[in-house]
Amino acid sequence: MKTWRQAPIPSLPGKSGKIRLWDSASQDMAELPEAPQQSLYVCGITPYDATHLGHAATYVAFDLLNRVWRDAGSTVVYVQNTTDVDDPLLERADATGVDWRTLAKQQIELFQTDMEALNVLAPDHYIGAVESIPWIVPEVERLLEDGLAYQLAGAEGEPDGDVYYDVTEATRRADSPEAWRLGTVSHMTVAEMIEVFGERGGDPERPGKHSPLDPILWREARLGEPHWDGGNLGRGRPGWHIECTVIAQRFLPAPFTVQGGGSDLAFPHHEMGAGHAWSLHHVPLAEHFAHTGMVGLNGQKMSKSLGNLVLVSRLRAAGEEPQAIRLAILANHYRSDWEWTAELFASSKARLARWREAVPQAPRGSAELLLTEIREALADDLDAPRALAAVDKWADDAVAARAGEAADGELVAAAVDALLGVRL
Ligand code: 5CA
Ligand code: ZN
Repeated sequence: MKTWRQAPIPSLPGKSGKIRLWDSASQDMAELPEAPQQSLYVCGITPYDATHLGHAATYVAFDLLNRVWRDAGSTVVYVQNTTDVDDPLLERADATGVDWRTLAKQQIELFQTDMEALNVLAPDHYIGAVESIPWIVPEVERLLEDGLAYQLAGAEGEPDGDVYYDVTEATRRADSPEAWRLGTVSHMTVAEMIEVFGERGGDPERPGKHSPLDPILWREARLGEPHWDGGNLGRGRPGWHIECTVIAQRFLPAPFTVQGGGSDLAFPHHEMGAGHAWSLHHVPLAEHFAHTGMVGLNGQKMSKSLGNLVLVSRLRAAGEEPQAIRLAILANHYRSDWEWTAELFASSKARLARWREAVPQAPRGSAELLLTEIREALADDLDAPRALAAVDKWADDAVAARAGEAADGELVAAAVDALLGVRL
């Protein structure tokens, strides 16, 4: 699938040092090894509604990692999926009378335009669930053959043959410290898992499953639902977690460096994806798992299902500048939960104006220290608020100095663009 266009990244003198990143699987700060190549998979959107500030914040957060890695001299292979067939998409298409393919296509296009406007670097591979079905089918067949998945007999009008992953059997077979077992990624108790499983795409109540937490790998064709050739599995469509596992393992090294997404994906999505990866190839899915906090509006998580959305495209249509939206996101640490407010956006617009006022007055010799401060802040678990505070301080000093010359303006603008992705 095509990806979006990305603006060139300005080159800077020197480079970023060692990067520390909070790993939610090891529950510890990880020192990412300096390596010529890094690999990143960030879970993409389910394209049934437009990009909201929560999605944008998640992609901007991992964009910082992508930028700091490049600044440290690494190349980065970046993969993102789009779940272009799944229950919520089909339900929304049904409810609005739009063909699900048309809906997905429109929303993917809108998402990509938003990402381009927000100066998010494009993935090298942007892969849809539908196009990955031929790669998924043999992997599900293998899990069945290996006894790590089972088929259910249909009841109450359900067809026979839905395939489920057996989390208990997979956990029973864990034979080394690095082998996946239920809880490896999310560290939740089983009771906590059961509580959220149903809210996040799982079906804990489905009768006949070995464990309520077993996730679906292959859903047999139902009347009125799209379906594809599933080889020995019969016609149907893939489950959600196997989609990301297969895409990641196809396009990235095993394990790849960082699996990213919002904190709502730690369980079940990344938990199960890590399980599938271990069961299939006896490797961890990723070396590290990183999760962004949830963006809220009026006290609740911003979500398509709740409908309490601030859409990036709507802000843009109202004439708001994407750079100011990006700054509002960066004013919050990526791991904290935060609220979108009118005050936050107003202060971000003022900050952008202040920085722009300061650039043409940048005193000679002021950029080098600022560049170091931005690099150090971002290398320390992507501490964007600290980087923004350093630029604020620099801007105040520059304006106060009344140097009347833009000696270092170009370098400051390049640093803010290359590392924070904000164009001044
Ligand atoms: N297609 C799947 C991932 S494979 C999915 O979760 N799609 S999504 O459209 O629901 O979300 C896309 C990304 O945005 C995910 O990484 C999700 O964790 C993140 N996200 C969703 N809502 C929020 C929010 N309110 N705040 C921060 N991130 C969010
Ligand atoms: Zn995913």
